Amino acid sequence: MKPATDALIVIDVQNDFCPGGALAVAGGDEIIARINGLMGAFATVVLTQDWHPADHASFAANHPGAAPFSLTQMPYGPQVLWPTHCVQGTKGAEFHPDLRTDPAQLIVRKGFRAGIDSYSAFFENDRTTATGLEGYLKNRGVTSVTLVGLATDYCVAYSALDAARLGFKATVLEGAARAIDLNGSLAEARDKMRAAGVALEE
Ligand code: VGL
Ligand code: ZN
Repeated sequence: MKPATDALIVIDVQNDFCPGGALAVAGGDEIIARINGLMGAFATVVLTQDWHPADHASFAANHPGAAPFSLTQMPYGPQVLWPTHCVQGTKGAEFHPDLRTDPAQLIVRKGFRAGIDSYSAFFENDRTTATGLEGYLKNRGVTSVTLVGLATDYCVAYSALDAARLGFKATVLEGAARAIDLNGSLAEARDKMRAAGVALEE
C-alpha cells in the first residue's frame, strides 16, 4: 500500500480512445489490466472522463472544411481539431468495460464547455479555468500523484505538467499509458514533462 499522501489519477480510459473508438489510441486497451491492479495500492483513486457536448469546438466536424487532426486558432491558443469523440451520454464516452471503476472516489468530467477544450485534469486549455481537482487532492492531504491512461502526449501530459506546476510530486507510468503521437507530440510531451520535473517511469 502506498502512503495516504499518494493518489492514482487514471486519465480518460474510455471507449473512444480504445481500439474501435472514434479517436482510437493504438494499444489503448492494453494498459487496463495494469491500471486495475494499481488501484488497490492507492487510498485515493481519481478517474477522468472526457465529456464533450456534440457542438464542441474541438471537433473538426464543427468547423466547415476543416480536416480532422488539423490545427486551428482558439482565443486561448492553437487547438488540434479532433474527430468527434466522447460525446456526453454516448457509448464512446463510457469507460472501457474492463476498467474497474468501483475503487475510484472521484470522477472528474472535463471538456463539457462547448467553447473550450480541456486536456488536463486540473485546468481547461486556457490554463486558468480550474476543474476543482487541485482543491480536492490538497484538501485530502495528497502531495504526490501517479498518472496513467490515455493519451500520454495529450491528457496525461497536460495533467502531469499542471500537477508539477501546482506543487505535487508527479510520476507518469509510461507502461500504463499510450500515445496518439501526432507530428512528434510524444517526444515534445516527454521533453516538457522531464523539464518540469515529472518522473517518467515504466
Ligand atoms: C484527449 C484529444 C482530445 C486525451 C482528449 O484524452 O488525451 N486527446 N481529447
Ligand atoms: Zn476530447
